[in-house]
Amino acid sequence: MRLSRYFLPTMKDTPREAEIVSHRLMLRAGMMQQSSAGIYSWLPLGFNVLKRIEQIVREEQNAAGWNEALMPTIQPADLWRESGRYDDYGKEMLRITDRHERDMLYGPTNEEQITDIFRTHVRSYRELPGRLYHIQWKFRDEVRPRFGVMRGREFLMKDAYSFDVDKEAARLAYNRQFVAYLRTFDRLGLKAIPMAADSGPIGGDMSHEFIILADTGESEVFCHKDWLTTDSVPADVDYDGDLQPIVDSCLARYAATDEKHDPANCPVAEADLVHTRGIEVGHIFYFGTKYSAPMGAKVAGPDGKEADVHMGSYGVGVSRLVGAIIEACHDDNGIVWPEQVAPFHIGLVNLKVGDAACDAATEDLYAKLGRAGIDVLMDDTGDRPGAKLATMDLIGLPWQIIVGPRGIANGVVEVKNRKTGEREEMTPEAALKRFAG
Ligand code: 5CA
Repeated sequence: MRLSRYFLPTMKDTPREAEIVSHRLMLRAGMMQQSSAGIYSWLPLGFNVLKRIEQIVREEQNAAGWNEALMPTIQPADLWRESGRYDDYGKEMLRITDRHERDMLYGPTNEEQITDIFRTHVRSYRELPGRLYHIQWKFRDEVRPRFGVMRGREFLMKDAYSFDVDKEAARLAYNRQFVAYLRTFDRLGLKAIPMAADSGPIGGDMSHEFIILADTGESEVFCHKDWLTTDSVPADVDYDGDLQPIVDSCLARYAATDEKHDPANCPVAEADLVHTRGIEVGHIFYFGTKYSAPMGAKVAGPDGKEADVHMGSYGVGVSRLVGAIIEACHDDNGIVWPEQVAPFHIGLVNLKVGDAACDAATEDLYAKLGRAGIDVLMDDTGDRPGAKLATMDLIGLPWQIIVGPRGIANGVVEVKNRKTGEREEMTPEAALKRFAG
């Protein structure tokens, strides 16, 4: 992509309304723009990152055995009257009336909608387990939308659902999602810690939040210091195998949110306990028959007797993750994207557009890197060199290749690692070989 043709409205000044670093950097890097409180337009750079995160979440859901579907954003109120949540959900739910005076709502979550799909089509235990997910915009009329996309009113969520014949089978689905979450956050370059949690308006008696540690997080959390140095789950985890040991080894290591932490009964010695703040990036629930019973989602068992199915739901805050990753990955100069989610792999900077040698070297590298399938953002604008370098640092691409008149006169370009700040001079051919093999 040529920067001269890319819509990237960066800002030099720090926007005053932004209280935390990820919100400031998303605005300054031209990733998004507020439409109204807690509702944002995603501009090309932000949308690019959002899609990459979404894709990693999707791949891990598929690997764990879930089928992707897409449910609507607008749901009929009658479904929520069946579960009893239409009245319970309160002011967070955006209620709408259509032209025929029918009550509708903008979905804050989809337990009712998915239960309706399931009860329409599934009759027998033989058709279980049921495992569906979607990645869709949600609306919650939060009292205090804040911190940009971290607590929005409109936000993108991955929500998965499971239907099983009994609690034991539902536990297997829960474990699959538990492990899929460990894998997903690993791949995103985050250390997310599963913590026992309250289930709130979703309900149920078993629930874990996945929390990344960050000083700016909304939740106060406590965990054993071993959590700071644990290994990740291998990529080739066998979802059909026994996942209980992986789950058990996580749960054996203490971690709890403020609501669940009881200092008097904490099993961890004071010296080993980390007390900090965190951002909830995922939340999983087992809630048994809370929705299936009132909504009549039953299957016939082997003995022909009908029983309510056991359900769970599993959410990831996809749009929240954009902010959460920035909270975890930035420095004084701007964002430092982990390679897996970076909007472009390389920022190719022509420091002196109009200089024949610089132009030729930059265009040549751009064409060849592009042919090798590498995502490159080439700064071909007439901005000052200092401004160009500051913009590249701000938007945080993992690598920069800097082409300047002095270097080119000596046959070299500069390759800079955004994260470490290390710079290396090399010929354009060597730079090409480094990235395109
Ligand atoms: N139905 C269940 C699981 S599918 C559910 O809705 N769970 S939730 O309420 O915990 O939301 C799931 C995830 O969405 C949260 O872990 C959080 O990462 C994200 N999320 C929730 N509210 C917001 C919000 N206002 N802004 C951005 N992300 C949010």
